[in-house]
Amino acid sequence: MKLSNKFLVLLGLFASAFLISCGSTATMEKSQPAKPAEKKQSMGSSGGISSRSELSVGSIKSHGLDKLPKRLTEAPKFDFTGDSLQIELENMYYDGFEVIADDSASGSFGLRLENESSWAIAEVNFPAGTYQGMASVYAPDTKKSRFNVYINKDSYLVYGSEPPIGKYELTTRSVVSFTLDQPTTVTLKIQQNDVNNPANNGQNGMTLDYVLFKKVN
Ligand SMILES: [Ca+2]
Repeated sequence: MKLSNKFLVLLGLFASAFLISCGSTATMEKSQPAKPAEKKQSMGSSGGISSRSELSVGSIKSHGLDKLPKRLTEAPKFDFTGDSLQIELENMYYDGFEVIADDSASGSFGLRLENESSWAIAEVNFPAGTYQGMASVYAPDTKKSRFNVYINKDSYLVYGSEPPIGKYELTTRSVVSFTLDQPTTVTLKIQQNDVNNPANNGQNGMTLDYVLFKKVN
């Protein structure tokens, strides 16, 4: 074979290799499926967002992290004025709760108690008077569920109907009653257990929607 023929053969081999390379690259690109958008339905016990199993697909789509109140980094302050004050759990400073998106919850969200160290805190300025506090709660279907509400250092065991009624209800069976002799800034804290009275410990699993205070005297 002459030198010029060898050169042409080599050139042909290079051209073939180049075309095969291009073809295989295109095939690889075609074979890679587009990645589906990631769903952010659960991001852990202290920052996740979930939905109740009975919530329709449309309802799930209508909820999103963009609608969730911004996660606070310190206890918010509320002033009790008029006859009542309602504080949404999702507007408190919290940790260790699962955020529940639910059309039947006030504000479209509640917080589900996940573990012994879960807590939610707010500061509330109360005028002097006698008050009653209740929570709107949604207990699991099959087990007793309780938790503790602290008004400063005083703890109150709070629970709904037993067995649970399968929807949000006010805890009228376990009203938190307290009297303040003078205007007082109270630390409202929600947690599973009573640290000073293990007999009054609560359980995990209840979803808390809001706390409602009423002035009764
Ligand atoms: Ca709520």
